[in-house]
Amino acid sequence: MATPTSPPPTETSAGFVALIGAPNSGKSTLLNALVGAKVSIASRKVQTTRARVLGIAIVGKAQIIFVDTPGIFAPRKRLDRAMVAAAWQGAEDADLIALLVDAHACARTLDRDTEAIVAKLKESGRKAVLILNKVDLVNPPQLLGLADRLNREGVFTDTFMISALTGDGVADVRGHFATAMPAGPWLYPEDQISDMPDRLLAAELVREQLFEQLHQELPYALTVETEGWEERQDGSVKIDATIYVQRESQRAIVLGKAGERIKTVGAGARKELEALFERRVHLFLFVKVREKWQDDPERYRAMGLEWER
Ligand SMILES: Nc1nc2c(ncn2[C@@H]2O[C@H](COP(=O)(O)OP(=O)(O)OP(=O)(O)O)[C@@H](O)[C@H]2O)c(=O)[nH]1
Ligand SMILES: [Mg+2]
Repeated sequence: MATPTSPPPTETSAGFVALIGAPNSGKSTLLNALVGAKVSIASRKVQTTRARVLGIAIVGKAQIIFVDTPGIFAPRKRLDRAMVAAAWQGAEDADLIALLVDAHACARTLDRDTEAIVAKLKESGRKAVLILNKVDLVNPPQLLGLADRLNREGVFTDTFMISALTGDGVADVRGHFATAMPAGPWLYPEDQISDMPDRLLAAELVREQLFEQLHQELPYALTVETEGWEERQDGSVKIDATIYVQRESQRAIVLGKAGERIKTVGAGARKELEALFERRVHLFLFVKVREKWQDDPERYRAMGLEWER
């Protein structure tokens, strides 16, 4: 998987930084800003990220491998448990942990999920970097109050205040991690920005559109898999992706009246895919009912998740 690359090992450094936090705190948006490309999908809805996603950035002689994780919350269902387990696993394996807090949502009181994460870090004795995100939405006094409140926990080594959306403060965060990487050879080739296979990335970009375009609970009832990938002679690629839903009624909603919904989902995803792969993409979407996909280990593997009993 990891191939050391050319620069002399004495000068280079490389390591893993896990981005953890409550659902919707902006972890995936920050990962994309740090890497400078969309490698992890983001949406207004909570629990968008389902598995661990790597985004790789190079700053001078340092290679920083950022690990985007699913939001950490009190899990109920099996899929939830697998997601939260993946998030803590990501933190455990990393050289450094960054806790992202939605400063807007937490301006008055900390949410329970963030509180529980801080408690668990404290208990485990692990230190973290605190990143207060969404500063574009809060006023300075509230922000300082929140920073004070969190720093009293004795868990954080540094505090950053940023907007992952506008990019404000992101370069400082990147620079900080660059100086903190342990010495050693780079772990990925210089031009690699993610460890996600193109087929999975394609499925994720379709899922992102579904998260943005469908209401309420429906995005949580579906999963997307790339089933066909065909290189064309003219340099374009034909991608077949299947959207699995749990019921016939959900299939009807995903398709929309006269297929309107699936058409706009496909158009949105195709635009993102063409930007990412820098080539023409022919995207074909299928919707299938598979009532029990959330109890099917194979679907979890396809997402990059461990099967949780
Ligand atoms: N205003 C504002 N919105 C932000 C900022 N960062 C992220 N967002 C928005 O917050 C929402 C959630 O962002 P995500 O990056 O998907 O959050 P996440 O922490 O990865 O969420 P999960 O994967 O569900 O745990 C999206 O609508 C983002 O556009 C920010 O700095 N300012
Ligand atoms: Mg996310």
